[in-house]
This record gives sequence, structure tokens and C-alpha cells, in this order.
Amino acid sequence: MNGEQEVRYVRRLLTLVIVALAAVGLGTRQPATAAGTRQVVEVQMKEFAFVPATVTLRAGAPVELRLVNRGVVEHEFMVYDTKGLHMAGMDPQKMHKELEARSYFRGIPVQVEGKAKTVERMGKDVVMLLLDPGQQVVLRFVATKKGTFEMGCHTPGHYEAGMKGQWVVR
Ligand SMILES: [Cu+2]
Repeated sequence: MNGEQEVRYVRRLLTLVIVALAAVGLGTRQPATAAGTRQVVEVQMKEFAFVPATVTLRAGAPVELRLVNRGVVEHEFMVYDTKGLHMAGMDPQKMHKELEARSYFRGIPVQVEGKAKTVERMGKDVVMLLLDPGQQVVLRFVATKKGTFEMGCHTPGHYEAGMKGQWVVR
């Protein structure tokens, strides 16, 4: 090998080593699953909004959703299908039940970690979480249903004050 060949050989070797290290590094940071990588999302609740107001998830991938009440009063977290629903003029109690029945999480197992004031279920399904100020929980689930749904807080007056958002699963 002459000097020039040697330089080229060393460069090629270095490139291979760098590519191999990058592959190993990616492999450990983002464990691949059948439907892609785990999604970590944080949703904050305050007076009177969800931040961010739109949550976008990939269908079929595991989700780790941290829900934090950064407000000074309690807030609800509900996600539901509004198709064909006419909320105007509906009795609040009746509407709450209706929204629970329409929960995105019907038929989707949700693991709840942390302390919430209330975790309401319909059968085994989580349909509503109520958090006191400062409380936070982590919800783990796989968003299997695609579509656009609504997030809302139905503590009296909050939804009307703008405490709602979009839940989009693609
Ligand atoms: Cu609220």
C-alpha cells in the first residue's frame, strides 16, 4: 500500500465504524415496535385550556401521556367522539354520562400511574380522570382507533370557557 491508498483505507474503515456505532446508538434509544416507536406526550390543564390544544398520535404505537393539572382548581380529562352529538341544551349530568359512553378509551386498555382525585371507569375502561391542582398521572395505552375526537373538561363552566381540544389519531 502506498501512502494515498493507506489514507483511503483508513477513511473507509472509520466510516464503517461510525455507521455501526450510529446504528447501535439508534437501536438503544428508540426500541422499534411493530407500529413504530413509543410516543411521549404531555398535556397540561389550566384555567381554561388544554396545552397543547391538539394532541396528534400515531395509530398502533404505544403512547405515554403525562397529564398535569397546572391550574388552581380541579380539572377533568375526557376524550370522546362527538359525531352526531348535540350538546346544546342537554342536561349536564346526562351529557357527562353520554360523553363517558362515547369515550375514546372504550375497549382500549389504559394503565394509569400516579394519583388522580378520581379515575372513572365504565366496566374496565377508563372514561374520565379528575385531577386536583398539582396532581399528575401517566396514561399508557395504544391508540388503536383512528380519527378526530374531542378532549374536554366538563367541570361546570370549564368547557364553555374554552377548555377543550382536538385528539387526532392517524
Ligand atoms: Cu377544567
